[in-house]
Amino acid sequence: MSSEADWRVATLGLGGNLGDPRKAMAEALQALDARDDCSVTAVSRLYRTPPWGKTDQAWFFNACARIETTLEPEALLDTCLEIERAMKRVRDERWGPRTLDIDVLTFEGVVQAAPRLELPHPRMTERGFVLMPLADFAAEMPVFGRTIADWLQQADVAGIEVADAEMNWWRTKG
Ligand code: PH2
Ligand code: MG
Ligand code: MG
Repeated sequence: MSSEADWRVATLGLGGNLGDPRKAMAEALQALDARDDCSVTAVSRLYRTPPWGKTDQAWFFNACARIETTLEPEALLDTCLEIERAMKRVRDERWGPRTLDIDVLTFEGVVQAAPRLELPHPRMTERGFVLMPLADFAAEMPVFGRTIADWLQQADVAGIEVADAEMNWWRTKG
């Protein structure tokens, strides 16, 4: 690989509500950071969040991360799905319980409506469980014409709690 490789910033949303989501999220971030083509450069605090969309399921753990990567957006998505599979995620119902979900939220310089990967993530600005962690390190980042802090101000964040205020929670054993 060329040392001139083009590194671009992406942000990810992580969540889970089955098994040990904190451990799955920590292992996922460590796995990404261990790759030559990805570097984890910021991670939010860890949050506990009430289930959104389908409400008759367990509360989630959620967090967001900033990475730098030489991967193209689709290859980053494939990498995230591969990590989800390695953490034994079983995909069943939409918005239902999951051990680990990794969503690509934004990718530097990319706005696309591709069916497999829409960027920025089309529902990220409606979701407190995404905006609140993302604002920990990207409050001033513009998405769809407004900053994350701005979107967060009008988001429903009822019930969301900080589960671990240590921003390196993902490097330690939980
Ligand atoms: N993910 C979903 C559906 N609902 N609710 C919370 N609180 N956190 C999530 O990560 C989440 C959700 C589908 O990906
Ligand atoms: Mg998701
Ligand atoms: Mg997903």
